[in-house]
Amino acid sequence: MSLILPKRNLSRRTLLQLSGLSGVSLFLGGCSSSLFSSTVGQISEPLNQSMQSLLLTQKPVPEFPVSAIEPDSLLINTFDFTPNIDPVQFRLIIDGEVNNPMQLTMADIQKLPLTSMVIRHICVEGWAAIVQWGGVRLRDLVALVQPKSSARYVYFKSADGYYESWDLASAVHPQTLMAYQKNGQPLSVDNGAPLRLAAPIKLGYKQSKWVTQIKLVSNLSPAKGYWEDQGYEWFGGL
Ligand SMILES: Nc1nc2c(c(=O)[nH]1)N[C@H]1C(S)=C(S)[C@@H](COP(=O)(O)O)O[C@H]1N2
Ligand SMILES: [Mo]
Repeated sequence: MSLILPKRNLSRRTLLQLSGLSGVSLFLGGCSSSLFSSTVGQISEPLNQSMQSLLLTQKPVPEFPVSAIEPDSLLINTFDFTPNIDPVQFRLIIDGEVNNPMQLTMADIQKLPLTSMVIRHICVEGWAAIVQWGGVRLRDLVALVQPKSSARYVYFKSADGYYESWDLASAVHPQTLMAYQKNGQPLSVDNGAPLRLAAPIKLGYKQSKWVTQIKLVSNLSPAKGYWEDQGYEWFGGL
């Protein structure tokens, strides 16, 4: 399959669209009123209806205070090798069943609202850790690419060959982040830099590190996830 993607930068217009969609106001310096009024039409372009109702029904999981962080408890769990990604060259591809496929740089991603949360990471191998993650809400990225109503699942492809699939509802949960910080510091390479999944609603193996592509799809393929294809449960909910 050949991928032909427009090289888009996150424009001011796109940021305005996002701020309209997520209800977050962004400060945009030097924004003339004529530019602003010309973007208002874009802001009102809605997400598809099933996505909108999904976003409304989601309840956050209670979080922990910063004092509960267990800095030494998060073990490195990597099935094969640790890919070393140049954060400047890095592009996150978001494509599939979307109207606006995108390739985002880390600078683009870091312009979006930063969310921080302290949650428990649970690995089925018998360990857990309370961790603070900082990053962008996946729902904000999904809103930017304008999902088609046919989108029902999300695939995450990683630079080490790991792959995962999630249901769309879990992907757009308010605490599902594409994280680039851990415990208040930039994410380390071992923990998945430059960008990894982090969410309090799924087991550790669902939380892909070194994510390079997010693909919205209408159906799951036989390959559902690295561990799932060896017998682990697919939903992996907590
Ligand atoms: N790309 C990739 N992501 C991955 C893994 C992996 O091997 N490769 N391991 C998973 C498992 S089983 C767990 S428990 C967590 C561990 O994250 P950590 O190494 O940052 O503690 O990453 C998950 N994400
Ligand atoms: Mo794990």
